[in-house]
Amino acid sequence: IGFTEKQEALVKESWEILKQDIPKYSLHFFSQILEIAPAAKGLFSFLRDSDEVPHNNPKLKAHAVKVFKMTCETAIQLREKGKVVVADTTLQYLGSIHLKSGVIDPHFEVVKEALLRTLKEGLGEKYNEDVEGGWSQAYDHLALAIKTEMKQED
Ligand code: HEM
Ligand code: ISQ
Repeated sequence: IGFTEKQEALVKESWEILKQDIPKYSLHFFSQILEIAPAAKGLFSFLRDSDEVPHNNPKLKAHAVKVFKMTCETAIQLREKGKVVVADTTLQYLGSIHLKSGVIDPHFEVVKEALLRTLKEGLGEKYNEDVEGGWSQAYDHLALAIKTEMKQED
C-alpha cells in the first residue's frame, strides 16, 4: 500500500500539535522508551550518571525532536516519491552513532512503540488508526534505512 496525501497530512498535523510542547513530549517519549525497556538507559550518554530521566536536558530534547522531524520528513517523501531518501552523510552518521552506542534491531520496535504512545498522549481524541498507520509506516521505512546502514558498518 502506498502513502496517501491524507496520511501525509495527518502526520504533519499531529507533529504541529506535539511541537507546541517540546519539553513535555520529548520527556514523555524518552520515559516511554525506558518504561518499555529499562535496560536501554545505559545506552544514552546523557542518562548514565543520573538516577532519573533529566528534565529539560538539551540533548534529550534535541534528539527527541529530530526523531519526530525525521519521521515526518519520511512521511512526506513516501507520499511524494514512494520511497525514502535520506542524505548519505546523515544516514552514515546515524548508523555509526547507533552502532557505537550499542543499539540493536529489537530496540527499534521499542522506540516505535514509545513514539506512538507519545502521539497518543499528545493528540488525545485526535489519535486514531490512520494517524497510527501513517507514523508507523514512515517510522518503519526510516528505521530500516538506519538498520541497513548499521549492518554495512560492522
Ligand atoms: C542518538 C535518531 C532509533 C538510541 C540519536 C540522534 C538522532 C537519533 C538524531 C542524535 C545524533 C547526534 O546528533 O548526536 C534516531 C532515529 C531513530 C533512532 C531517527 C529511528 C528511526 C534509536 C533506537 C535506539 C536509539 C532504536 C535504541 C534505544 C540512541 C542513542 C543515541 C542516539 C543511545 C546516542 C545518544 C547520546 O548518548 O548522546 N538518535 N534514533 N536510537 N540514539 Fe537514536
Ligand atoms: C535518540 N534516538 C532515538 C530516540 C530518542 C528519544 C529521545 C532522545 C534521544 C533519542
